[in-house]
Amino acid sequence: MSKRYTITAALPYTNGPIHIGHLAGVYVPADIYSRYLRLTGNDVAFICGSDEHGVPITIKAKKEDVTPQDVVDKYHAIIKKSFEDFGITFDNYSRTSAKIHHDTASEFFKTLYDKNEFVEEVSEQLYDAEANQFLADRFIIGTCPKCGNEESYGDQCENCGTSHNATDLINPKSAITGNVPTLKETKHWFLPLNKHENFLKEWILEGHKKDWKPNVYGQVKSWIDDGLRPRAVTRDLDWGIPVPVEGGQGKVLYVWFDAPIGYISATKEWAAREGKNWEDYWKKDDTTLVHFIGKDNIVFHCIIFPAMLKAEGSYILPENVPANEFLNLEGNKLSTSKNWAVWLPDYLQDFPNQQDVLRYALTANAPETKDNDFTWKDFQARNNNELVAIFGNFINRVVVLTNKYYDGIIPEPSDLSSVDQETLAAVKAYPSVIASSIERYRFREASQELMNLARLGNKYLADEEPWKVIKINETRTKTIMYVALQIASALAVLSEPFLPFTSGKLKNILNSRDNSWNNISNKEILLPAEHQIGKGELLFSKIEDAQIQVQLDKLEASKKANEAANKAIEPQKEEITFDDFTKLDIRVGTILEAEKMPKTKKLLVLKVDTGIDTRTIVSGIAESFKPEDVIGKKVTVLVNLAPRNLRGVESQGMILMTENEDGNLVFVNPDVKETANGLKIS
Ligand code: B3M
Ligand code: ZN
Repeated sequence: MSKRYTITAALPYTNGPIHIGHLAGVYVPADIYSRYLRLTGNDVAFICGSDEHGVPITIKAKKEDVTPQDVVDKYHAIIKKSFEDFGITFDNYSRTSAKIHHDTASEFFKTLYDKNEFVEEVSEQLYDAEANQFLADRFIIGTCPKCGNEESYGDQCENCGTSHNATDLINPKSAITGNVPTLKETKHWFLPLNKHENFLKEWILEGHKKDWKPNVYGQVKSWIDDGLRPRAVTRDLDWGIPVPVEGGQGKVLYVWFDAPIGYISATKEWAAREGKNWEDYWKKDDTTLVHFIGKDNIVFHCIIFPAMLKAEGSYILPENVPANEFLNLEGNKLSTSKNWAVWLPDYLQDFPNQQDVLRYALTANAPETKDNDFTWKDFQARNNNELVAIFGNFINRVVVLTNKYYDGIIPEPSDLSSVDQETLAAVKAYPSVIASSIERYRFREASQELMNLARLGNKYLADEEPWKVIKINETRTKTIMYVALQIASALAVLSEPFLPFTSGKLKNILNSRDNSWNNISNKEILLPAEHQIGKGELLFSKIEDAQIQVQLDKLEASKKANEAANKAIEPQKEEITFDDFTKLDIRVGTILEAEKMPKTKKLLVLKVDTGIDTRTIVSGIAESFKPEDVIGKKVTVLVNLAPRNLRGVESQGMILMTENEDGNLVFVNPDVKETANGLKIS
């Protein structure tokens, strides 16, 4: 039965491009879900847009010395294109700087204001006198009162997910000047979440205990159990939607008040364009509303936004909020500032037309129940061992053989063997197996079932061996190919939510536009005899080790750059006199012998020709150099350092070292001839 759905995906902040973490956590699952619902005949509004207000945008603008509008214009275009490139089928991708959104959010605020749903309060807020501004949200950093994370933002701690008021932070510091803020009085409007506590308890804790994901339910329960407090929904900032009521001059709506309303304004914009009624999608009880988000957005979508919708009174509430956990990259947290990420535009440059590979790798390894790690090796294996070796290989064999034996015309089958019948029955069961996983938001499982269908096809061909049978039994070969073509046709439809580009190519090859998920189970056959299919086309290609190495090298370069940037610069040591300096006898020597000091990690025992003599020097460089690499090297030696005993060996001097820009140890290695008179110091 056809149902109406409003599916939302978190509005990305428009302060940078998006990366694989965004795709894996929110947009790919939301797209799989929406595509599936459309294929099964439902009425779907799949909604998203750019979140263009809020402090992250202002900070980026300050950094780049441009206006916030410049920042959002630039990244809105980049992000929108990435979504299109990766086949994310939003019915509308809007933006919160659009007039329709400003109007919708202002109106929403006014409605709550008129209904006395806010508490108006003058309170002391954190203020940076030097920057001459109040410090809200990401303008303030301090210690999270809940988990002790020292880099919590004013409105939310990204470590434990807690949402709090800026004044709750311990040791707050301005993110603009680094100053300790003072307190200054200002008026704000607060949403009294405490007033909605009973409703939230009943609706979520009692109503959704079974059907919401445990990670989501658990977070919500712990917040409600901790007790809910009023949350300010306005800010003393100048970038945002002006507070539309008396006394609101110079203030804007809190970004987390306006952003979720963005789902509503984007739906309005879409409905106007499509000649639909937006209210059907937000105010009718028989509409199912689902929010796809990452785990750091749970509090806003499960507590604050529902409280807003409830307070307004005419809206439906989400049926489910299937938030994902985080995706890590090669063992480390994805980070924009550390450039520890795979940016979507970069990916497409390195792997052109391979969107489905990334979609598949991210789905097969999605962080659905716990944080998960993306590794390039896994990506390569998913492509080479599954997409190429199973899915692609099966389709390729079917299409090549059909063209070779029958000029691409599907042959007439004769009697079906019991294996044929079982195989066709198994194919018919797949739509409901995959659907059941998707409907429970288990997209990993669903993607593996899809691959199992391709496996079934591969096994069928391997067992029936049409390439051998053709030599002895042409009739039987026709039946085998006919059955194999039905499997290929089912794959073309069922793969669409996961691998939309591949599905499109496959439908082209099979010359079949049948797009109905349910037909696979309901129709007697999918591709009739005498139907003409097209020529083959490679669906996937092998990814080589060298391509993976390029990606690993990029990450290594980011790591090095971060280490170099983070290295604390040691303060200058106590002053010495010129006379102190001239006491140093520094000469150029040559390393004659080198060996590792047994049972140590760091020490090399060197024999060095100093020009005066040959002596033993123990040097802590074994982690940077192999003994054989340093023999023959010219080095700078402090020769009049008092001898020291290191692990039983007397060290008679010191080799001078420095670090290069990559942070590696290198010799201070003057390209001069040894001199018995020491280095000339001038
Ligand atoms: N822009 C936060 C984020 O990008 C926020 C989501 C808004 S959804 C209404 O993580
Ligand atoms: Zn915390």
